[in-house]
Amino acid sequence: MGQRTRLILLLLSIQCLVLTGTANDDYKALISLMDELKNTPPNWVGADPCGGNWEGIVCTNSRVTSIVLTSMNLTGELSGEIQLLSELQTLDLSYNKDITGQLPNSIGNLQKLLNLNLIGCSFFGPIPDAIGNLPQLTILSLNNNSFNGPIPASIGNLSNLYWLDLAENQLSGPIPVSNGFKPGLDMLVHAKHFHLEKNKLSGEIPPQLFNSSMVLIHLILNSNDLTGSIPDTIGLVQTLQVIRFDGNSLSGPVPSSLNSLVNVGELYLSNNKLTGPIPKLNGMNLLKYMDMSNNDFDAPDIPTWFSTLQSLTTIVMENAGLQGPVPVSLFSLPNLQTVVLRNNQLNGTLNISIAYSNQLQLIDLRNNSIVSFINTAGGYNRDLILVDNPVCPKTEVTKIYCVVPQSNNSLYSTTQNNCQPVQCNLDQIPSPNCKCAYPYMGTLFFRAPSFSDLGNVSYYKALEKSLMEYSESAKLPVDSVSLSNPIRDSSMNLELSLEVFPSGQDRFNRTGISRIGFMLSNQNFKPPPDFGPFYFIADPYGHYAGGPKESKKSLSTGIIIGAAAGGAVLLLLLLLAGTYAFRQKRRAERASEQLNPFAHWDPKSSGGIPQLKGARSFSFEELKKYTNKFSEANSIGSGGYGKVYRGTLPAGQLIAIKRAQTESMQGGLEFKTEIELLSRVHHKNLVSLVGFCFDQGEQMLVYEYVPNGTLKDSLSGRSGIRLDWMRRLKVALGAARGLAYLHELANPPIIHRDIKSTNILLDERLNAKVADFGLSKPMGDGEKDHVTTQVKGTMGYLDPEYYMTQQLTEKSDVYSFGVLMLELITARMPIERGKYIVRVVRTAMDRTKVLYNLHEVLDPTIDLQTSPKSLEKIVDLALSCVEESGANRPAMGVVVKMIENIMQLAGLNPDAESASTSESYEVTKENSHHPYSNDGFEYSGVYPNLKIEPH
Ligand SMILES: *[C@@H]1O[C@H](CO)[C@@H](O)[C@H](O)[C@H]1NC(C)=O
Ligand SMILES: *[C@@H]1O[C@H](CO)[C@@H](O)[C@H](O)[C@H]1NC(C)=O
Ligand SMILES: *[C@@H]1O[C@H](CO)[C@@H](O)[C@H](O)[C@H]1NC(C)=O
Ligand SMILES: *[C@@H]1O[C@H](CO)[C@@H](O)[C@H](O)[C@H]1NC(C)=O
Ligand SMILES: CC(=O)N[C@H]1CO[C@H](CO)[C@@H](O)[C@@H]1O
Repeated sequence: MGQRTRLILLLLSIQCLVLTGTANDDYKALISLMDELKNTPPNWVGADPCGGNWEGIVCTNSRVTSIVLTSMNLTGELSGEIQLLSELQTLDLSYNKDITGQLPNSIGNLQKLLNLNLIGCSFFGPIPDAIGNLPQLTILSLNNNSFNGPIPASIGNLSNLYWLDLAENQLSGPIPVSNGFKPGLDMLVHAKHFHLEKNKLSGEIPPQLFNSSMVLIHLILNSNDLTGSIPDTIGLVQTLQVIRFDGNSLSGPVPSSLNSLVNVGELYLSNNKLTGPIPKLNGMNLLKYMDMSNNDFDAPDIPTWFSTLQSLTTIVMENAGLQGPVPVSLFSLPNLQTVVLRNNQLNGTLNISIAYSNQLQLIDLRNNSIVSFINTAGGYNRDLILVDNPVCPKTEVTKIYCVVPQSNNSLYSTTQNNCQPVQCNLDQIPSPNCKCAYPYMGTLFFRAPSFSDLGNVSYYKALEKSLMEYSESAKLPVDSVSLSNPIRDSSMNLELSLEVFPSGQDRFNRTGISRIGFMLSNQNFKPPPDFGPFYFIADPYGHYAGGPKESKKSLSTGIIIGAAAGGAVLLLLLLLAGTYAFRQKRRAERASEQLNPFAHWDPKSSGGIPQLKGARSFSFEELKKYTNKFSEANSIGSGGYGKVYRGTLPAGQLIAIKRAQTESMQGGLEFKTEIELLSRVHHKNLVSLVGFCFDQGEQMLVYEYVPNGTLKDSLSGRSGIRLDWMRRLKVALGAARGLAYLHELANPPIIHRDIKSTNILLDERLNAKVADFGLSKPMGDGEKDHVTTQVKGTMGYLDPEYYMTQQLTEKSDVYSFGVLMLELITARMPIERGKYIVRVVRTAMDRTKVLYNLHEVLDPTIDLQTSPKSLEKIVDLALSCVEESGANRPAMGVVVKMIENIMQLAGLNPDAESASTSESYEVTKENSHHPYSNDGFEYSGVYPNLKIEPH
């Protein structure tokens, strides 16, 4: 080969690489991102994300290096094709609460990623192990989503991590630590922040978690299910400044090594089961905020070392068994703002006449044994509460300290600067500079502020100032900021509403919002030190300015136009490029065939490769391993279709595997249709599909494991969980919401066809999850209001109209749901000893009497003293659901609204979370008074589980 030819070939191949190479991958990735997410910026048009002005995208050398789309109202799922963005350093999709689905595994291929912020979205499912493959990652913020499963141990491999925030998810299992075989969080020796609060983490805080190489400053573990004692190795992490262990079940004495942590400013040990003496903390010279309430300390006197900690602003020790007098010296700590010592046995005389901090604004000594009170005239005059002490006899109302003051929430709100007040129209708001505008709004959450005096304006002024200074230095288009409504919420976070006003215009464009969102999500902004660690949750912003009108141009047209202009040479190159691309594509297809269980399907009989969202494929061998060879011990149920097994994934996540027996196996096409359908349906009240197995002649569906069994088991008393009236309402609401989602939000809509108490599962917080879509029927496009189908369903729940006409509509589910509600009220089976529950209730009922005269048929274990009206309303609703004619039954969306109303009228919050079962459910093993158990039958045998199958 001559030099010349070689050179030409080389040039050609370089050209090919440019045309088919990685910049195109960026484009492809963004296109598939757009395919899966609604509401991407309207100016994402044209073929070059780096050439034009694609909002939210930053490029370096024609490669996409940053995607920041905070508060864009993005809706849908994150495409796994994101992996093609091989130069990506920043991915921030925070504050898009309608991004749902699982975080794709392929995220682990973004080798250059530095910042991954997905705060306040609705991701669920496990955090993929592959997250540990991101060697550069420094900031990982996945807080305020619905991730579940364990914290992946692989996070320990992120040796550059600085900020780890997994708070406010459903993560469970232990805190992973390394053990020679697997990594763990103890390896994160560059991390300064572990924010893991408000999950369901359990087990002990591992002693191995702490070592002297660490530089951790914020350790936030509150509101989990952690047990065991606080390891004394915590003393090794001398850098610690904030420790929050509150709201767990930690026990045993507090290790003395804690006292060596001289940098700690905020310490929360409250709401645990700690024992032993009150820990001595006289070494913590910088301690400002201390809460040790609600433990089992044996603590006779108020410790004297309090008085040596000159920085203390806040002492909270409610219900800590304190006895004896309140020392006078306590109140003279120079920075003291708040002393809360409620519910102890403090006695003697309270004396604050000698010296007290001029910052002191609340002394709460409610419910102690204090007999007298000394103050000097003109002395302390801020809040003092001595209610429920002998010094305040019950009849005493004249002494101000014998009355609980009105809520001491501060009413702070940023005032307007010296400007002419303006009247704004519609939904605009005047800025502190008196300009009408649409501000970017949200809530700042401070996890451990050093102060407790929420009325002290100087803190907020300092915060406003630092926000403005940051905006100016970062050249953000910000006119002014406004803060308001400071409160301490139930988890002791300080919440502050934030409004950021635009400069120049009356509204932000997307670039402006994403830059401000990023400054808050990525922790670029640092608040004044008194505020401690924070996070921000934005409200949706609905007032975007700018952006050209939508006009989609595809990549290929872009290139073809270019090619035509460039002439024949370019065409030739294109041809070559095409061949190259085709080969690459084949190679990729071949690679994916090996992973694709449907690879050997005959596409003619089975359709194309299934389009699955989030669900993964398991091999038979894998599932065999996870279920211990489908052992009997792991069998948790059975039915006409086959058996259900419990299994455990290697990462610890529990799964339920539905294994079809040979006779009930579907054709490949039906199976494919079913898993495609299931994988698209995501709602917290629906059991979600984890994956499937189509291997070695098996058909299995792998679901999330729902720990508290079926509603039937609870109603029958078999599961030992007692469902009080409130919980029943919650179950009804959850099931209704799940169904309403299937009917009204799923696309195409889905009719369940088999709603019954065995298909309603209860999770650890007794939230209802609708299961078993085996008979579900998606509505096709041509079938807007009904589908004609062979009758399937379960006797007792079956809609008579459907049975008669064979026309299935959503209203058939409504009928079954009505029966289910009657079951919740009566704890009777739909057909029991020949009697049909619908008729029994209709016959017994008398609307003129209390409880509609239904005492005889009600489940006697329901205690209705607080709200009998709610039962009557539920009966009305149930009967409207079982109306003869579908047209007269309410739609599921209406049913949801009505149950919500009924709950609110009964003083219940429809969205309140119950505590987890492990904490507080009354578990009754005794079930003698239960209608279900009266006959002493084995429930599963007698229950009419009959399915009417086509003849
Ligand atoms: C962690 O990193 C080590 C060394 O790079 C590697 O061998 C191991 O597979 C990684 N572990 C996980 C769980 O990612
Ligand atoms: C206060 O309580 C302590 C411990 O119960 C007791 O020893 C002491 O006598 C009480 N003092 C007064 C003044 O009642
Ligand atoms: C967005 O707004 C900023 C200033 O408010 C302006 O500089 C920028 O050009 C705008 N971007 C677009 C794409 O309109
Ligand atoms: C968000 O997008 C949905 C459509 O996807 C739209 O109905 C809704 O009004 C949008 N919300 C805001 C605040 O723009
Ligand atoms: C999934 C989740 O935790 N969402 C919460 C995020 O934060 C907002 C504001 O605090 C809550 O309302 C959401 O429930």
